[in-house]
Amino acid sequence: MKYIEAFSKRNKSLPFLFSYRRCPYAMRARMVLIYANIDFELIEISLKSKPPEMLNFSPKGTVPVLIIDEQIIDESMDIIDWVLNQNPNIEINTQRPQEKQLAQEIIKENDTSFKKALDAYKYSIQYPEKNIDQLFKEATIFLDYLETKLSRTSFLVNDYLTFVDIAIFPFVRQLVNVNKERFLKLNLKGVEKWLKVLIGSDLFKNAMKKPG
Ligand SMILES: N[C@@H](CCC(=O)N[C@@H](CS)C(=O)NCC(=O)O)C(=O)O
Repeated sequence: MKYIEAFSKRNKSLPFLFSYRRCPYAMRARMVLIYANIDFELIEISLKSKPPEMLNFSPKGTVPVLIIDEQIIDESMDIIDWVLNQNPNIEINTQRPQEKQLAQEIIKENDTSFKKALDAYKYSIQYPEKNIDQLFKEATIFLDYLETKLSRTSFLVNDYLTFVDIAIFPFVRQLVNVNKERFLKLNLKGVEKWLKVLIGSDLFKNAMKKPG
């Protein structure tokens, strides 16, 4: 992964990712690309002033957007699928059908109900009818679900890291960052340990490097 300042300066032979450093969807895409050793260039955008080149490729205006030759992939899970399809035997892929099904179930739950509950908790000021404890409780339904998985295996679908862990943990990390003490009071030892491993990983550190 190499940061470049402007789209026009890109190396046309390399895949190219429009990204936003703190976006959890962009984090999961960067991490999987890095894990797979795919050489790509990265342009950090401002969500308030999106580059017209990015909007030309993908008018919906969300990051991440990956450009490979003529192909435009503008959904984070599609980027991950593209990487897995290029490298079907990569260690972070799920192999058995039950694992694939579980992977889909966890990611769907994360990207729908949990994301909604997480945003409501993060932006609780916009929900004056609900108090913060209530909003937090709604978001923790998913954490309890993750804890049941992580009390059986060290990672979500098995005892080794898969793309599912990479896809999910940036969102859980966001929830914890709102108020760590409140999270620790839940005493979810499996989730705590899992997060610590992922946040401390070189993979995450590399994906979070700042431009320049
Ligand atoms: N379903 C999309 C969601 C991506 C998304 O919502 N990204 C946010 C940033 S975290 C975004 O670009 N929002 C547009 C904006 O804030 O203008 C994906 O998985 O790639």
